[in-house]
Amino acid sequence: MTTSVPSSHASISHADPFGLDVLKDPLPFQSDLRAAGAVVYLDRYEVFAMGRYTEVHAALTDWQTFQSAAGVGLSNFRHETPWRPPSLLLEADPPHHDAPRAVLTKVLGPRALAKLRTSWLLDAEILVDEVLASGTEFDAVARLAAAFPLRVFPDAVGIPESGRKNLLPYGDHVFNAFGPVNSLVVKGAPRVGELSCWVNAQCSREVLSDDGFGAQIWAAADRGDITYEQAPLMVRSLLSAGVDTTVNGLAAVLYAFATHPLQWARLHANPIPLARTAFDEAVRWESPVQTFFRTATRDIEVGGTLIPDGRKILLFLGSANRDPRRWENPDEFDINRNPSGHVGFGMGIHQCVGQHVARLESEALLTALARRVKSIELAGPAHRHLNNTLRSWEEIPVKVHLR
Ligand code: OVM
Repeated sequence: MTTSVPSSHASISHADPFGLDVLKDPLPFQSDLRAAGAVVYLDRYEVFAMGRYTEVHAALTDWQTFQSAAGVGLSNFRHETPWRPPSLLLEADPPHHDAPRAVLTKVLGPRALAKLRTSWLLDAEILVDEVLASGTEFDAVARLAAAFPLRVFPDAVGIPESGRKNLLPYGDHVFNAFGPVNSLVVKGAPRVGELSCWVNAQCSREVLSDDGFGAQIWAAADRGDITYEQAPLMVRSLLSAGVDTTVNGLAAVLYAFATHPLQWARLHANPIPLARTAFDEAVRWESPVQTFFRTATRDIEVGGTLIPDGRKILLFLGSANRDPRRWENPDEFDINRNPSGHVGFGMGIHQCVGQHVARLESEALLTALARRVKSIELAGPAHRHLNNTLRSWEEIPVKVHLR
């Protein structure tokens, strides 16, 4: 493939943000990226990149110029991910985006969550009691960060019990597939047929319970708010974007507390309202979703660099959330700061439609833990799970002291 050299003064980087060494520790790369300029050309992938808060925020907000409908991964997904027709939410823009978005906003909104709140708070208490009954040293990823969403979310969507172990590997592959076809994608490829077949089967009306998020999506089709063809793809969005994201968000906040004892002491003393701020601060600090691509719909100049019409731009949410131009001591996890304005959930019309679900899961788990746990520390080295898009954990061994 040939590329015209990008016009006017783009800094050029030969680095590979999807290289395994960078994925393992992306902070040095991100710091170089921010230093190199507002817009940097990544010649390895022939795409532009932004890592500073102001420009990332502006690009996320300007969907007319930085479209999602051409795909939010590196590739033209129509060619490289035939197993996954485009999402009606993530990979669409107005006007097509509007009706599906409005339906999910309602299905996952505050009134729907108010109904789940009491039972999720209780579920978190039960889970924490179970974990602590089996000992005070355990893997915080498997036992809490993954266990809690898997306990409450699939039931809330309304899918059957069988096959739920497919949810995490499916999401892992979806988020890998936004990046290049590197070793992570190659490793996931053999199971993609089986996993997407199972996920697609969970989206049909007959297999869904009649009171969950899934049923409410189908009811929106009955009302004519969306079409019957759209309904299963919207259920697929919940199953794609609702599990790995929250698992890694919870892992992020648990790792943050296990490594910041003073912050846990603050939470422990004042769990309401600090549990909610703590989660958003962890989403800022760790940015479970690190990157998304957009595509320029016209020639656009950003910070003195011309991005030509049709080119892909890689937006580094994680880097924007650690930009010292925007955040004081950005690398500090501090639950007393105001993290609002972080772009860890995105920004603008595509901003995470499930963020209230994620916040409720976190509030339930953190308040249940804070009630019983006086302090939490690492009991051994924590291990990353590498993913092209997610900042993920394989294992976080912790030791807790009960009050
Ligand atoms: C979707 C989808 C899939 C992955 C991520 C996401 C973070 C959305 O299918 O709509 O948003």
